[in-house]
Amino acid sequence: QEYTIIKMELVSPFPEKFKVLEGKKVFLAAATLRPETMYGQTNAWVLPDGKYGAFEINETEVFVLAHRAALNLAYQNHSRVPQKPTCLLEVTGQDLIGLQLKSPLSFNEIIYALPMLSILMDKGTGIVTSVPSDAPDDYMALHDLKSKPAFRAKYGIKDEWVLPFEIVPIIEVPQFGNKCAETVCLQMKIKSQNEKEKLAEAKKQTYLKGFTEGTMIVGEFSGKKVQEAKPLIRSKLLETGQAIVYSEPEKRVMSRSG
Ligand code: ZZB
Repeated sequence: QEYTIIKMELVSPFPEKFKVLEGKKVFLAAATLRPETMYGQTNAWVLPDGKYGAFEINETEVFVLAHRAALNLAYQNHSRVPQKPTCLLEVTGQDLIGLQLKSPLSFNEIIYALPMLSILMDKGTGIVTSVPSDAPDDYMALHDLKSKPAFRAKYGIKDEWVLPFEIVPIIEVPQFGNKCAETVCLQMKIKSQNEKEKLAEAKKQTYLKGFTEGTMIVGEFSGKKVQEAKPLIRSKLLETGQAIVYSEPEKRVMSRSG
């Protein structure tokens, strides 16, 4: 699987726990398959119990992500020491909640790291960027945070990290409108981020519709089909150093040869 890693920059001054990183450029490294949706980011997602590290990518840049992903990146020539991840700081997802971020292309200038309970630490980087207009999981997780004050309290989340963030329409899909994920979640009567099977189905539908029939309604490639815009936006992000390529080695079940 080939992902694009979006570099979500941690805004300085860093909070107490991250002071050792001051002076470096620090990014939450979010793995995405939908770089064309970056205009609609409203937050980043982390797993509260997940183990993350701050790893040196080169002399000046540091990525926060899962250890396994840092190792993969080291093998893909993204580590200060060749082939070897070097960790400056170990943190949990809970430590990341509330971090202020600036993310490429996002219409929201500042967004926050928030908890999502369905994040898989053995996929991508363990950091996900949230686009509730076009990703059903993101739509439901943000909906949960907005509608349940007790949920916010449990994770020490301030209202202003969540409540001001509205869904940003970025792609028009025939019959589904410009908030595709919301439309599909309402149609399927999905109640929360915990309805994993329904959400998997919603994601499948949204991917298909968005990719094959969607048209960009914002940004440099507004008016173009998603299929055309996607590689153009991806190239732009890569060329400007706002993103890098990340290949995830095939996950294999045990084979006879071992
Ligand atoms: C932004 C985005 C916008 C995404 C969208 C999707 C959609 P797949 O097909 O299963 O590989 N993701 C990445 N890493 C993780 C993780 N560790 N745990 C949970 N979710 C993760 O899915 C890849 C997508 O799943 C990625 O692309 C990321 O969310 C999320 F409008 O990034 B995406 C219809 C989906 N729309």
